[in-house]
Amino acid sequence: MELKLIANGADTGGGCASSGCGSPGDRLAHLPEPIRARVNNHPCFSEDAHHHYARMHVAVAPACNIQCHYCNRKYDCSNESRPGVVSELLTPDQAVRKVLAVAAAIPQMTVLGIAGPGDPLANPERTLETFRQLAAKAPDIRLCVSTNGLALPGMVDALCRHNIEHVTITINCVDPDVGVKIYPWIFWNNRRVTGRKASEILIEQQQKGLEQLVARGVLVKVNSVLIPGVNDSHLHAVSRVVKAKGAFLHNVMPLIAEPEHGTVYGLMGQRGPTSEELNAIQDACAGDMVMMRHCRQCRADAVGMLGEDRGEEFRLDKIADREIDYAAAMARRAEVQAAIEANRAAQRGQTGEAFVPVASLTRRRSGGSASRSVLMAVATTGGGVIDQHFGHAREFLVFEASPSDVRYVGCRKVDLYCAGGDTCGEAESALAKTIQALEGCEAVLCSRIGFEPWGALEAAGISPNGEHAMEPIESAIAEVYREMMETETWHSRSSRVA
Ligand code: CLF
Ligand code: SF4
Repeated sequence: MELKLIANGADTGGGCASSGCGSPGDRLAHLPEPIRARVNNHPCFSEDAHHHYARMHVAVAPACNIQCHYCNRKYDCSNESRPGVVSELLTPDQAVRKVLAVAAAIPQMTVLGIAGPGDPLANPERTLETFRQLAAKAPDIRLCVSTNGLALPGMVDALCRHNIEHVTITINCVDPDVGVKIYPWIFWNNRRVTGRKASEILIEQQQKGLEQLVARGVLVKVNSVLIPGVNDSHLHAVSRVVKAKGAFLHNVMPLIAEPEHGTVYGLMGQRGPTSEELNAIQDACAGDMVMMRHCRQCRADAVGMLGEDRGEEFRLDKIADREIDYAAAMARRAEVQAAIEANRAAQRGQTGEAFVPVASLTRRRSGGSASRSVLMAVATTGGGVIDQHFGHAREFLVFEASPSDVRYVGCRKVDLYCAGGDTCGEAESALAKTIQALEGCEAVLCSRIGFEPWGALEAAGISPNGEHAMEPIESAIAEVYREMMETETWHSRSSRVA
């Protein structure tokens, strides 16, 4: 069996291995060219793209037309954001100004999304005006929107007229009996509708909107909030239904419910899922649907790569005096993005070389006995390479290596271990939390690591590894996995001989 390097999410699609097209490391190769072109630089619709490209959101949509039990209107929409955060609300003009400023400063920012702080389609004028201006002024930026779906069917024409090619619908259920436990009411035809009827209408609108978008060739991602005991056993059915209707990608996100957020779930003590529960549901749904596993539940005014938030740098007061020559910026953006693509192609070449021999080496040298899977965590700032100091990581990407593949399985957020200055007193507890967050991982790959965390990780049974700095992530993991399996095989043979 050859070792395939597989990323989850849209990149695995309909089975690259069987299509035989493209280089082994080219994970979008199975997609038809027009679709491939649309996801190649969208950091949410392609797991691989999120290592290289950034997105930004503008918070132009304050109102919402439904109530979810995991939402408190003081904060951003939790259907596409981490709960408990508040964004800087902008007018469409202010939003456009901000987008141009960010696009000029961050040339790898390829996608502008509107995801709140309420529901973008419950604020149609503000949302569409922002899109209209951007389509005219910044035609090189992809436009993306996220919605609860209630107003979607009436908006599909308008979205298509504004060149929106990527839409996210949050669908937590396809059964109103599950819906009543999530949605207390919706605002529909100028009145409030409650109970089962509210969920019936919402579900019908979501499904109708999904069908209409797919019929128009729009790529639809479905978000589902995993609520243990409420919709966990139901999400498989959601996946089946939305896949059958042509959704491109399914993103199962964990419920985050804390009493201090003031939400119904937070106050009633509804718990969120553990990472094991989340992974199990994602795996169960993956049989029916291509899964997104790299979501960071970003804020309604997020700016930057998915794992980072540079929003503070671009607050209105900070960009007020900035003169932006967007024609010049666009030329520079094209240059930088071409360099990124050249870099990706080069990485695919390197990955391709590591791709074939690893499994065969493992098999040949171990006599075929290496068969278990290993979780490994990686510190990276993006670019698809291992380039971050262990102590500077705010998150670790977790991959599962097995004899058949290396696949991305999720992201673990951590407190900054090494903040510099006078924070060393806090470092110890941050390190302990980081080690806890890495539970289940057997190795951590980073560019560098200090003596103290090295010892603490080893004591916790996690091997620190700084030998693959600046190497492509997946080929480095394949190499570490091969070494681990060889060592295990050697030990087991030695003990048999002894
Ligand atoms: Fe924004 Fe959403 Fe578009 Fe991406 S986010 S509107 S599809 S551009 Fe992405 Fe952020 Fe997850 Fe959303 S990581 S919360 S999936
Ligand atoms: Fe809150 Fe979003 Fe639900 Fe509206 S759709 S209630 S903003 S989580």
